[in-house]
Amino acid sequence: MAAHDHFRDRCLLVGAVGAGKTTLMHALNDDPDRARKTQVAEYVGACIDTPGEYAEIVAFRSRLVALSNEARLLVVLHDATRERSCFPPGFVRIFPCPAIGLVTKIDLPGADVVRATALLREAGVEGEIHPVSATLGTGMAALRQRLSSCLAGRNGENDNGNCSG
Ligand SMILES: Nc1nc2c(ncn2[C@@H]2O[C@H](COP(=O)(O)OP(=O)(O)O)[C@@H](O)[C@H]2O)c(=O)[nH]1
Ligand SMILES: [Mg+2]
Repeated sequence: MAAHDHFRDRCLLVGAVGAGKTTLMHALNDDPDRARKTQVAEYVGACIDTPGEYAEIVAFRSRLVALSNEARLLVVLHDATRERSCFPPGFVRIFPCPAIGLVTKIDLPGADVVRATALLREAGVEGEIHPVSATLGTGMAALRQRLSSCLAGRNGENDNGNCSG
């Protein structure tokens, strides 16, 4: 993805510790760097990567909301092997921007895309949901295309929460 300099022309990556946010961001930016534990919000290309604690710890969730003011799109990640969501039901609806969901690590044994999709819906993701593997590259071409068109559009959303474009 091309670097985006315009204010708000970014996506905010949100999800539990270990959901695969940093790995995904490196893959989207063709950066061979391996993910280390994310301690602070990091801006790379069109992404804002966040620490999983911002999603998991109630007292830190307001930080995600603050960061979302710099984003056009929320990207909510859930690890396909995880049986539980870190989000309370409807959590995603507190954000001012539209949300899409990513089911991550679909290459792993025990990955359950149907369960993960249901958990993302329960968390309030109304827009499209993409199954991906950042390590194998599965689904990544389609995702790049969707992110590019979502971030390029001036109106980040339409009525059902999908981004337009
Ligand atoms: N098998 C597999 N492992 C992944 C994938 N994405 C991330 N991981 C691994 O999951 C762990 C956590 O990833 P990381 O990107 O640090 O998660 P974050 O805490 O959400 O930033 C790391 O060991 C990654 O190598 C994937 O698509 N497939
Ligand atoms: Mg990280």
